[in-house]
Amino acid sequence: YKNPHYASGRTTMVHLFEWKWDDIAAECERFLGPRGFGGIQISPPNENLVIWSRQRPWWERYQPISYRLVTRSGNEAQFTSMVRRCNDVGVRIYVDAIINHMTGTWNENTGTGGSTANFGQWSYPSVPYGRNDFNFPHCVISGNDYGCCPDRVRNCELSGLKDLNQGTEYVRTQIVNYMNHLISLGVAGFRIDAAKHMWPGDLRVIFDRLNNLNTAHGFPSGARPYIYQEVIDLGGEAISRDEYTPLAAVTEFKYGMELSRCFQRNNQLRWLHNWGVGWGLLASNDALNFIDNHDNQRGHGAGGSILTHKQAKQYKGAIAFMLAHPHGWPQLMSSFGFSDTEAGPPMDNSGNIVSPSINSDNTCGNGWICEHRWRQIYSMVAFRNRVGSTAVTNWWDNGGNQIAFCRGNQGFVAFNNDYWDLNQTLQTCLPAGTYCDVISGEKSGNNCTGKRITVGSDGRASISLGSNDYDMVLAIHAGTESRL
Ligand code: AAO
Repeated sequence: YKNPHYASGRTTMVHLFEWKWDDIAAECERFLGPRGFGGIQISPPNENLVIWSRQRPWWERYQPISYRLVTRSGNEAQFTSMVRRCNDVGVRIYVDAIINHMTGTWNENTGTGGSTANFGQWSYPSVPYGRNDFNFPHCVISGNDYGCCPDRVRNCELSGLKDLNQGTEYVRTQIVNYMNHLISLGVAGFRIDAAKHMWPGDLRVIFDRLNNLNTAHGFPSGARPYIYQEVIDLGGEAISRDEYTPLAAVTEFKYGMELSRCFQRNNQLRWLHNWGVGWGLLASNDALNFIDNHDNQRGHGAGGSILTHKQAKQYKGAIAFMLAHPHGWPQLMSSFGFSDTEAGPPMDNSGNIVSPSINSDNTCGNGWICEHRWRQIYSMVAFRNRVGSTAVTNWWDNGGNQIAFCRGNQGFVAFNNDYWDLNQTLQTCLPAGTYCDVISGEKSGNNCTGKRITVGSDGRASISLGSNDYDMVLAIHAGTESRL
């Protein structure tokens, strides 16, 4: 369950938060496929409660009302077409699976596909689920429970969401049928929402009943779905991520928290020389890494001071470090703009999601941020694909916030997060030649639109990163996209 089954040479997925299926299919063909992205985490595809009383917040999609594939992102036909079109261009689809609970607490009772529910009676006729399928006695998780009481975290309700009992054969069967339906349509795996709130033993039974990936979508025979479980573990709680790594991969929330501290100048970059398990991170293959996610970029979940697109220079620095460093499997966030932390995606008066527009410089409009279309970010996806699984070599730092390192004679990257300029002749591991920095610009014909770096026959190169430069990163790599 720990292999994402990316197409050959691909390494990185992006969360296209709240995108419509038709728009994702187009994005696979026009951008993600050609640019070497490995996959996409999509928003939950199953029917959710419509919450007009809160102006259709983003979080209504975490309130399941049935397992029918009909949401604001599209219907089953559109979903099916999206998966086919993305797999055809080498981009995998990972589903955000909400299997811990069903909707709760709001006055509305109608779903995005017209199904109804009566949460007060634990009644969800479109599955169907009834009272016997939920944990009793009824209780709701409080903040203190995380420190003391694993049984309450797993058997009580998260935020008043009706808590399914995955210990029963009937509930397991409904969940497995839902996930196997998605596998039959060609998805490559799942994010398991709120995994901390389910018993590992129950999850193991569910995972082991999943079918192999669909060979008609290009997966090798016998391939198991990639599974990453959402377990927030920053330490000090009764439930640990280590209870879940024997099952499948786990979201590594320490990753973005620590790198955010570093790139916000609350910790020095030089300490990153042993980034990885030396920092208390999960083992590389167990870790789904990211800087921000859809929760903590807006103060939900493990909130705190996480870097987001709103602090663009620091954010691009942290993302570049994540993509340049070999630890774990990276995931990028792709957001819509917001000031209200509850607000849903750009929508019209009827609640229909408005598609992103695409500007001539590759960026998005209509309220979409599309971090994955920022040159400094997609160029580092290509960098990561190029350097593969090679180790970090030639580490250099100035004893503060200027660092540089190399990867496998293929790529070199430098960072300056100090208040003064970096001007150094540094040992790269690259073959002699002229390279275009892929952060300040790109190769264009026989020229660089940004910085041009000459690596001598001794492997050394003169590197400059001004403290006032637009970006704090410089990256060069072998390959036609970067070498003159
Ligand atoms: C909405 C309304 C609620 C209403 C509810 C029911 O907002 O007022 O009661 O509907 O009608 C999302 C939103 C929720 C929303 C929900 C359903 O975030 O606001 O509720 O949809 O519409 C916990 C879980 C984690 C979860 C996270 C949000 O463990 O699984 O809360 N994330 C996922 C999704 C998320 C979604 C759901 C789950 C539900 O990604 O989008 O909710 O499907 C500690 C624990 C964490 C815990 C947090 C929650 O974290 O460790 O496990 O996350 O508390 O507060 C420091 C600590 C850190 C701590 C944190 C907060 O950072 O280091 O450990 O403080 O105390």
